[in-house]
Amino acid sequence: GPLFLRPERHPVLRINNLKPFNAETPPEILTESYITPSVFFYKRNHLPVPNIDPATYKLQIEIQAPTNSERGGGVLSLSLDDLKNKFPKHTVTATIQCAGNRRSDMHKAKQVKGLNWGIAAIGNASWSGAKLRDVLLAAGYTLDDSKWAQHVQFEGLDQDVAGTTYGASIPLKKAISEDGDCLLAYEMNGEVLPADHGFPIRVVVPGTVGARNVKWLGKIIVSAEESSSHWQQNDYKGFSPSTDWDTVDYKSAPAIQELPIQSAITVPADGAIVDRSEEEVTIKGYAWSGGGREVVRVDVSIDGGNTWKIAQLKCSDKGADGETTPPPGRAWAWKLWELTVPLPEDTKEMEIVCKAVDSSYNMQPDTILPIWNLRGVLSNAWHKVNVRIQE
Ligand code: MTE
Ligand code: MO
Repeated sequence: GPLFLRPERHPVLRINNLKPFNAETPPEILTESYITPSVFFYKRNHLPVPNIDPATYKLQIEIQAPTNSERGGGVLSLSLDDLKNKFPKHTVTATIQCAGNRRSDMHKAKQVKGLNWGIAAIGNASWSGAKLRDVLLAAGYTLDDSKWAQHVQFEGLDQDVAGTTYGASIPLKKAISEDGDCLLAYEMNGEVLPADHGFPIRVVVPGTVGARNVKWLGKIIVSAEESSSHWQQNDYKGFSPSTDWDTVDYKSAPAIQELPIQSAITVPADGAIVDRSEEEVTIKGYAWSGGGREVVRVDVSIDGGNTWKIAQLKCSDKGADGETTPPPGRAWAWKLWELTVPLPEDTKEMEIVCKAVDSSYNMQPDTILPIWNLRGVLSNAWHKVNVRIQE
């Protein structure tokens, strides 16, 4: 068959780049359902979508002990059937967000380099598969290995013309922890993982930046080192507003893992017009924080941030394997929120603002310039939309 696939894509997706395919959800669709339907889920591909035959697919797991250690290497190779049949199946509802979500807001404040994502490079899905922890243990990882093992690296089967594959890594602690809930997922929203989202296997690393949730997974390496891939070393890092392309030193900053608190307004859209006769307006949005920190509150203002009301958190999230509420520190899924307010009588302009608070009382910064960075990542300032009231 062909080396690459061009899966059918829903026509309402907002395309950011055609080759490779990058697109996001129309914002109002994000808050229509707690689970983002796979066809609407944002698609972020650095390379062409590889055509993988599930019948011959093999996942390699390698325990790469340092050469000076007593331990021999360990290698395990699993077929798709092995992953489905030899390990218990777990389901986790987790939000995945690209580090570049809301980059366009940062770009508006001052130019940055990267795909110009709006507010919808984020989605919430239920993922099912084998626990990464179970597979690492089956590959021979033991507590003794924690003396040298620091990172778990992932290699994708997607590659560029030179044969370089997509890669990333996460801390070993996150991968091996019972509470980390990392999955080798073969299902998304109860169906076979779609090609755009990593068929046949993607790693889901709840609470961690999209870039580490490697799709079309080919290899897992337990290592003393982080992934040496471009995307781990020379991209997906944050810098000071004063760092420019002449002074940037990628070695000086840690790779982004857990993401900061985020929220955005999906309805009404910026520039929308509301008729005075409607008397009230319903404001909707999403809120999420990385690292399993639960969103505990969303504040909404219709006067540019002078006064605030507390939004109603509409969708309480579910824990792993269908628990009704996630245990502390394991809130992997977003919350959708809503607020209905009377139209203000003394003005024709509303500046609607939202900001979220997580369980560590982390809050979003009010403005963008102090968090501006040359790659436009981690863009999480208060989200604002302007709405006009028509008399
Ligand atoms: N995995 C592979 N193999 N190749 C990729 O280009 N993109 C990453 C991550 N995993 C990527 C990948 C990035 S940057 C993000 S934000 C998420 O996948 C996007 O996942 P999605 O397309 O399922 O929304
Ligand atoms: Mo991303």
